[in-house]
Amino acid sequence: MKTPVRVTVTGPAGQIGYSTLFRIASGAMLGPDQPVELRLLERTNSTSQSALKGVMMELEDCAFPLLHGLMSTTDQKEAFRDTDYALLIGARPRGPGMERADLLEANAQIFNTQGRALDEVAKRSVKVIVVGNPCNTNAWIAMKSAPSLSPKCFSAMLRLDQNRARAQVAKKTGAPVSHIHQVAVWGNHSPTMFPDLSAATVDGRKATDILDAAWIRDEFIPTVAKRGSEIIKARGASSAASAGAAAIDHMRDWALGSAGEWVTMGVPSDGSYGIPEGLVFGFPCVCRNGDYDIVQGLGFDDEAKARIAKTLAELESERDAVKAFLKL
Ligand code: NAX
Repeated sequence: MKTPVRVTVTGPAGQIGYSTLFRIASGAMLGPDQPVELRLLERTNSTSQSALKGVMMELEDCAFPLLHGLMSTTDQKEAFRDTDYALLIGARPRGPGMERADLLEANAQIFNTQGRALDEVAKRSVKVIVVGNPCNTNAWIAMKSAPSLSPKCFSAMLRLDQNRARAQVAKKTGAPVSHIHQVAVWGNHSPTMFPDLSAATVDGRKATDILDAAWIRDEFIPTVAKRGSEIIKARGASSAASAGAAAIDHMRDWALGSAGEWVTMGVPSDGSYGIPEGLVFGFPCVCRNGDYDIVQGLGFDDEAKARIAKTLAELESERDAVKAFLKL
């Protein structure tokens, strides 16, 4: 049995926390031979603390053999001390009457202080996924707030968008998801994202030879981009189980490798495809040896270039809007 690793989860009393924690403790994220110590960071209010108490009781009651430690705290440094993996799920939701700028400011403060705490006390090799929205910009803030950690420690979750994209292709073609490869989602986790099938294959054939261009443009792209709001309409609550599953997929592949499979991650750009360096952008990546590489050498037609320019412009405007609120 390996030495236990430390996993910090923020927002553990929320609905994505509830769909993620039990899978981490069961070994679904880091493997069946990797014990974990969970450190849960929640807000101080009594409703969240009471819900968290119940979640922790249930975690105990599962008697997971891999769960070697369980604690909760409201102190960021205690939560992130020596942590190996951090899932930053908790964020400020948009309340009634709240303007976009207010939302960006509230989250800038959360991810600024969490980034500083990670910088001070986390393992130098920590892997961070930001799920809380706006996740790309929140990940950028945390990364900028942690200058002593490598920017490659930070990522944002676009895996749900990629999973949604593969699932739509599976549904349309009748092929199982496992026969669909090289699906990418570029840019921001927002309706401007660009789900891209230009390199995708279905049962070894080019997806663009099988699927009609009009279906891709008029149905596939808008369905993936608006899936989150459709789920809210149908369920009366936002995606939780699928978001938790995507967070597990993202961290598992990053830690254990993606076996050559393309996985979409929001990662700080290294300048690939002309995306300004440092901006946290959704790219197709391949993971190996606990690291990721952005897939290189892909080409874009004019429509794809316009879509990438649109999502890039949105991310740049979010970054410019939050800069003023940061203490770096
Ligand atoms: P919930 O409102 O159910 O839970 C959020 C939890 O976070 C609450 O328990 C809250 O007390 C806690 N929290 C808030 N601020 C905190 C802080 N500073 N420190 C510690 N805990 C804090 O939301 P849930 O449905 O779980 O969603 C969480 C976040 O994920 C939201 O920002 C949501 O928008 C985002 N999502 C991101 C997705 C993605 O693909 N990147 C998809 C799903 C989801 O929309």
